[in-house]
Amino acid sequence: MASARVLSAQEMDMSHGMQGMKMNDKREQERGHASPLPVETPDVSQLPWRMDGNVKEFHLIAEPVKQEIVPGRIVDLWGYNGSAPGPTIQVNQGDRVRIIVDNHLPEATSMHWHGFEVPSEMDGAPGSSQDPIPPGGRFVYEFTLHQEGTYFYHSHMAMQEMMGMIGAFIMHPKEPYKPRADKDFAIILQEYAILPNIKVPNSMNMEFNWLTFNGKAGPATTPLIVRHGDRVRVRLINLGMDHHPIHLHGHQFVVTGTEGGRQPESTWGPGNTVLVGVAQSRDVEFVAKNPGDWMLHCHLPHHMMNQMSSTVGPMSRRRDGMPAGLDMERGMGMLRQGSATSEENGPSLGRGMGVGSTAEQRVPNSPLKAGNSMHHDMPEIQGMQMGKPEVSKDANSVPGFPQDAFMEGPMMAMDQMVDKPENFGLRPGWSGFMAGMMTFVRVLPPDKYDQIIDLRKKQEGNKPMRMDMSGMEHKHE
Ligand SMILES: [Cu+2]
Repeated sequence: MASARVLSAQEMDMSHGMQGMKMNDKREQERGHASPLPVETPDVSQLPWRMDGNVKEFHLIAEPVKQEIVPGRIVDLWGYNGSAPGPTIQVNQGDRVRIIVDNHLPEATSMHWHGFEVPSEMDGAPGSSQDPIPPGGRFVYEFTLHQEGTYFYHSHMAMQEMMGMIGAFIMHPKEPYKPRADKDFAIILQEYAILPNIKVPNSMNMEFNWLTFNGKAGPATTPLIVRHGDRVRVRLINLGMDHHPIHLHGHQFVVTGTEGGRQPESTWGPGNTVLVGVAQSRDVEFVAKNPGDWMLHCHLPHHMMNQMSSTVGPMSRRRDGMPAGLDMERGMGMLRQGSATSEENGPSLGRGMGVGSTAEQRVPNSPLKAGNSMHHDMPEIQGMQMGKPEVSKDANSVPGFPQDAFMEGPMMAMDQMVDKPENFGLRPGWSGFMAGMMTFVRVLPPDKYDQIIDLRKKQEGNKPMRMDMSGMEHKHE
């Protein structure tokens, strides 16, 4: 669109838009500073703004995006400004905010400001509070924000939500929360059903095989780096079809906020798992008193896996192949005959290939043997560490082995492929056991913390700009 307002390189520069909210590595400075502690959203960029008088102006473009959820798995999602989830918006309580939304999708959309107490005509409810934004169209939202907390924006077209269309919207309080946090992170929880050899999510399918934190599945998620003794806040935002019990190892935390803002301290009780329901946000806080690399993950077993599909499993290993697709009812787990593991159901159960798929295509898989090598000609797995599956000699005769979707941890390791400063110093082979909604909170002694921050700065120095600007034109209006 020629008329679309675009951000100049200068406006893109975080040091302008984020003035006063710059990252600070020294804890004393963070504590002493009057301006809010910026929220880090690992793997997701920050949306810059420009001031127009006293109005903070942001620009969001709804568009198809290519999102690399793990190395080699680039999928077609819909998001904002080149990513799904879209970039993070950070404002201060009391700000007057304008958000220009351009629709570069092939269909109408509408932007909802989830939980915002704004005038009805700014709510983004298509059909009732406004006309949907047509393809190629624009809608300008403007409101004053009197709230504080962890909010988010999302398309109000249900199936577009399932294509990735959400972003974090942090409202910093006028008075800093007490006790003050040293580190503040936000993570958006999403899920997709992307079947093998397809790059587009099936937004109707209920069997999700890719579960993401900020658009990445483990081990591609970027760990949260904190110093031993830091007070840490993690803001979790969920928009999908499932509720996610998010569990932290090695620490107890308290829930200090919801999608409605800060909770009174009298409500804070200890826990280590917080259920983040659909359309909810939860802030948790803890003192990182226990050094180590601690997992932070959804505890639903199926959400701790990647690429679940019917190409692995006990039936396919023992027979010459099983139907890959079933009709919708059986695909969703509604049995008509036989048990879940019977000939006619088998490993396809619960893995409908979508409307119109058939049960004709059989998917064979070779029997599991120790030392079985994988195909090295697949670009997706180049660079993977090829280990031997650690199984006993009689494994195939043990009832229950292998489980459907057996993970083959050591064979799946890809430490080098996901190498980044934040992963520096993790145990070799760690990546074979990280999948789905999973990351680390790395509680580090000061010297190791500084080492990783230095590595990150060096890496950023090699890139002209960290923000993903695909989909944005580089020119002045
Ligand atoms: Cu989950």
